[in-house]
Amino acid sequence: MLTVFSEKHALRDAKTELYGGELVPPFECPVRAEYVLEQLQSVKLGEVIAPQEFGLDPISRIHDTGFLNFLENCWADWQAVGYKGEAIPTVWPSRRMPQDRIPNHIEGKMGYYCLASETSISDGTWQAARASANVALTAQAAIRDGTNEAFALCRPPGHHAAGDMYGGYCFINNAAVAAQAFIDQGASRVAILDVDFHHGNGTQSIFYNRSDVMFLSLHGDPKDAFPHFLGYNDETGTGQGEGFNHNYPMGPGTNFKTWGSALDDACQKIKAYGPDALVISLGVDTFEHDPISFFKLTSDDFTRYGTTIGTLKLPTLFIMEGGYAVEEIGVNAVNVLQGYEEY
Ligand code: SP5
Ligand code: ZN
Repeated sequence: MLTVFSEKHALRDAKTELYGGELVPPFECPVRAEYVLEQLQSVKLGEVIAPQEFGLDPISRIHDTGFLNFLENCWADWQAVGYKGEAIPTVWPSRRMPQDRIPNHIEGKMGYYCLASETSISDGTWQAARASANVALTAQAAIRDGTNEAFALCRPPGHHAAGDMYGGYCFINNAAVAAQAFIDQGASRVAILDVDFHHGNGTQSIFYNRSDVMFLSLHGDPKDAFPHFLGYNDETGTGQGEGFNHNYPMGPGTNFKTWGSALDDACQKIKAYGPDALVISLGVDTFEHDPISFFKLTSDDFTRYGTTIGTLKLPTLFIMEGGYAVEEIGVNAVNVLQGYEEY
């Protein structure tokens, strides 16, 4: 399988994550990508290429221009105020406040554009997020040009990023940008299957009123898991998009028997939908030893479900999302890709 990878991922190297009231080293850290790269090279999965530059146009199809300008300038604006730490918001447009005012001060701007404050912004964040989107778009272009499957080794991840909000370690929604690229190049229907432990709230919200992109997500029940406020199973889409959004929230301790049944159901829906391409938001934080998640998948389970995805026989773009048991993320992610190829 072709892999696209950018060394610029390492520019995303925040020092702090707000976790349990402390500032800790971020779970989403540069060695994650290195472990995945090492593992796919050690099993000789296939060629690894660097991304091309696509510019902002395909990103702007998904993200608000004010939001992109904010991301680009956030770190400089934060420093200009004289703050010493990494950029973290402290105030939000909450209930009974207007949702549409964008403050001038960076502290207010951050609250406007942020959905979860664990994610600090610092030097290099924007550059790495841009490179990550280019990785996704390069893999997408390979599929457009006739490659059946490709792996975008994206970092930072993307599925929590909405049209105008960052958070959950995500800035640009790589899966959404890639799905939109398929549509803009003439695809009639694209399915996005999100197997990261966390609900892909950003991707859901981006396509919620559309029928040309189906979104399906298997994840920790938001009653108990981040992002807590989206991902319930009564969220089925709106307007034209009614019936094209499918959530499979599952509780603490969920093992492969339960998770695999949800995947089978999602695959049936994908088959019935008949998409021209399939995008997989591939997070491996469903692993039994993941430090921030509560599913119980084993490394072998990742191989099994890769094969299930392969049985759909669709042009398939895998996009790296989460996974924080860093020493095992290479094996688990590459097991999915090898399982897919086994079919
Ligand atoms: C891409 C991705 O996987 N993003 C995940 C972001 C999760 N950030 C918030 C984590 C809060 C964890 N609380 C878990 C408590 C476990 N003891
Ligand atoms: Zn996740």
